[in-house]
Amino acid sequence: MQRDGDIVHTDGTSSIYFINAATANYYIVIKHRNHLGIMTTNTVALSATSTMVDFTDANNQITYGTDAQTAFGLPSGVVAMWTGDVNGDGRLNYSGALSDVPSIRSQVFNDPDNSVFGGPPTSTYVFLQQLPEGAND
Ligand SMILES: [Ca+2]
Repeated sequence: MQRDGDIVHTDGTSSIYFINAATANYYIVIKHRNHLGIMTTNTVALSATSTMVDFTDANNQITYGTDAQTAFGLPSGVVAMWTGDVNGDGRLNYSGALSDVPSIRSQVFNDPDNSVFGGPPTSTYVFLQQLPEGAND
């Protein structure tokens, strides 16, 4: 999954393809290390001809379930996968024993540019890097 949401083959540019997959109707499922998974509501006909599956159209959502995607922070008319599942348990928890917050907080607090750890004085904690967990993808 690229930063713009495109999903491509592992070479970084080619479309995804499935060797020896039969021409048939399939549910399309997307799972990513730090996002909640999504699946199409209906099957999609796949064959040797390329098929574009657009999960981003807020006005024509194809995702199974309610609130399976979010429009938070996105341009009007666009939805995306929920991010922040940094511990990979399939949930976005803000508090409790399974919270995703400690991992994110630890990365921000421990950034060497924060004044707490000798960086320049700042009024807030700032973290200007890609999180190892990729939560700011
Ligand atoms: Ca989680």
